[in-house]
Amino acid sequence: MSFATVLPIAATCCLLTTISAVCGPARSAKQPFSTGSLKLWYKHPAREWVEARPVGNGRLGAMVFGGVLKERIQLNENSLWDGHRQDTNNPEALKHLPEVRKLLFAGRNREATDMAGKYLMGNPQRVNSYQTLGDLWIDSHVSYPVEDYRRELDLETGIVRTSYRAGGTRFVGEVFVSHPDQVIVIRETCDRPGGLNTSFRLTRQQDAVTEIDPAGKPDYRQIVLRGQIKDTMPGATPTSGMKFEARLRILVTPGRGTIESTGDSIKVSHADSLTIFLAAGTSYRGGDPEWSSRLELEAAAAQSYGRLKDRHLRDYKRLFSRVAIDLGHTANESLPTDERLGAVKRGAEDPGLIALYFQYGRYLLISSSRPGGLPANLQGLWNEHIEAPWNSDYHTNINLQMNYWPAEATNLAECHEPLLSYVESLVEPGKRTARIHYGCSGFVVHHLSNIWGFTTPADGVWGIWPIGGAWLCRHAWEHYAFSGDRDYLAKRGYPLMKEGSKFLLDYLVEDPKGRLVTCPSHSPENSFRMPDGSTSMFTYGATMDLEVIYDLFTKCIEASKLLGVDAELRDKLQSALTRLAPLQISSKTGRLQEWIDDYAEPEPGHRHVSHMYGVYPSDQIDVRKTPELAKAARASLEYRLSNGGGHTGWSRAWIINLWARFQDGERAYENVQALLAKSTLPNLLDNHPPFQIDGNFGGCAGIAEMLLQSHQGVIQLLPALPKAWRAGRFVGLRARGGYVVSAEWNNGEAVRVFVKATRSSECRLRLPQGESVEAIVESGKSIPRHLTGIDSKTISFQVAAGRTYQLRIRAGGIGQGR
Ligand code: FUC
Repeated sequence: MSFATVLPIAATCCLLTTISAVCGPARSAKQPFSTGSLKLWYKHPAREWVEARPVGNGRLGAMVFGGVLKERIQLNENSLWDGHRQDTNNPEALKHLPEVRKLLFAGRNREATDMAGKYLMGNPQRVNSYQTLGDLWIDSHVSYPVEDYRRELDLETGIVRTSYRAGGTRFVGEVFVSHPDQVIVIRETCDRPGGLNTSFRLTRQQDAVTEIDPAGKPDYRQIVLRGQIKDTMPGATPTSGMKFEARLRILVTPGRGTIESTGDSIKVSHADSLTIFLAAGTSYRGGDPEWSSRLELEAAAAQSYGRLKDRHLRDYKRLFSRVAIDLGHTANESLPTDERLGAVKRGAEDPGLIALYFQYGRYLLISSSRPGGLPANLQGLWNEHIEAPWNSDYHTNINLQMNYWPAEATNLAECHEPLLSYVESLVEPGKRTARIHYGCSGFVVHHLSNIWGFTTPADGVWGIWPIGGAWLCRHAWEHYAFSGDRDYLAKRGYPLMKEGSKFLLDYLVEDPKGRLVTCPSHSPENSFRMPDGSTSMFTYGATMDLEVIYDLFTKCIEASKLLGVDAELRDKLQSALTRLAPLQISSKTGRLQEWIDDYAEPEPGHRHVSHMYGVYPSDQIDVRKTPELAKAARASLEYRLSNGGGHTGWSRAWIINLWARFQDGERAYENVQALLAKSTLPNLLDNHPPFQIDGNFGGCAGIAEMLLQSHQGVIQLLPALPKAWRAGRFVGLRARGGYVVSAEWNNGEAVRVFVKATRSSECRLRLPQGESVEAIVESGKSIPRHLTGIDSKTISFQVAAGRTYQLRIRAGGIGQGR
């Protein structure tokens, strides 16, 4: 299903539109809708990488610094990884599994840990790093002083721009990465004939050479950076390292400037405009990267700059412009982005910056995750290192999943696709690991992976966490839940969920109390105090495992019923669910227990909030459906926070989503502020520290979750609206069931709501405050609505695919503040 038709493209530099204009036929609401400027901008060049501006097309990425005398554009290609495909399974593991289980059930955790460390781990216990492609350096001769400097990243176009005046001449540079043409495009211009005097170099820290391509013509020259990673993984051969190539063409207008090569650089003199193309590839998908980069470069260079830009804009805006958001405005909007952020760090409120941050999350997903490609890694796509922090890999005990939390709700379902197909690619290697390590059917993924199907336990005993695959299966269900696409569910979603479920059915064992539990198990990376005072991480039946299993089994049962298949498997899942160890509330503290026993925690402010998986991303713990558990989970969250929790960017972002699900707008907002104030870099990238992109995506999802929720079969409008967002609007957020929702509010009450149905169904909806629905109008006619019986506020009405419904609201007069 394509959503391109759902909302027309709004394409002004400062988006000014009307809510009715983007919502289809209903034309009654005419209020102007200002999203504020969707630009990140600065008055000085980036001094370091965390100030540079990211651009990307899902595969190729660049960080643009905006230097005047020396410009650095750091480059990435998302398949440039160290290492190779290898069998890391450990045939010894299965033999020792029963003994480890026995020790854990007997409370002999120390011995179990020692034994697991010796026998249950994969070999090797690590993946190697995703690496930088290199750097493009542009040295320019300009006269000082430099005035009127401005660099920006325009989220509405996906283009970065750097402009300044030097020696009376105005210079402008633009950079974008085209998805349709698979090249990085740079354009440099100046307003004085012959004013551009510049040289270009391509470099890489290691494993590469650069050379000038002798095939240059009078109006262009090319530099090629070519190399092969020196593979150091066990089993490496001289040819196993990844090959890569970046090919750069610099083009002057014929007769307007000269171009020549000097050593390893290309020098341009007396030009007034330059177009630069960079194509790059690796040997990841087989084949010689030289050919792909040559072909892409030729195809791009055969087009004019204007045409390339048009094609880029059409492609990019089709995705980006589906959603608009207005949370209010302050005078700080006129400040450069780093100064606005600085003000928030000092306690200022800037709802426009939050809206910008939200849209930046969508921008980053569009730029790092496109159909047919690899998913966004720990740094999305942008990495300047040869050995990146945590290898910039795929961590699956929160980070990779968090990257995709905003995908469906913020109307970027296509950008979810790289993750969905990546998880499918882990099924075969994961089945081998399930069989060899655990004697189980189905597929397993532990806490980290790479582009070569790594599925074995890594890093240490705490890497024995066989739940990563099952958690990733939730993404397949969500993809279906938002679209209602049965074909996807039948062909891809359900088969994946089934393999995840089969593993866990086999992996579950009875504990000494006869409950079904996972064993071994961990609550990711957190430890607890044993009765004898020692600490352990290793356990059985950690709460998160039970929640992930409940989630996957219930969704798998639902999918198999919908599709009318696998009655036998369904029965097995059903019966396992009845025997699964229950979630527990501590009788001592009233908190949701993180482990099967009520242990104390040596680090009560731990960054992971794994046992709250049931609240978000899952919805098995819900303020209305399971109020007791919700209260306990809330107490757990309070406890984490009061002990310094939320200190990494992603942790803070998860907490926003949790408060949104607890429907506490003030606490959610407090944590949005904290995410900006404490965990955001000058270029608005998330700071773990160091830079790690998950918090950007989790934060974006959390802001959406404050405005619209759709779990439990009901669309909830403005469920966690803080007082700070007194009046505002959003357009184009998606709700589960196949809806695109737009709304406007004032004093916490919805005043205008539009629901576009992408499939025919019964729509159930709940308004936030005392207001009620006076009428539902479609094509000028009122249609019937009913009370659902869930509560006095949840109504239902029948919708038809492709139609937009306007809800006429009667004010409740309660005002904001529940
Ligand atoms: C998880 C987290 C760390 C870090 C790493 C990449 O293991 O516990 O904080 O984000 O992933």
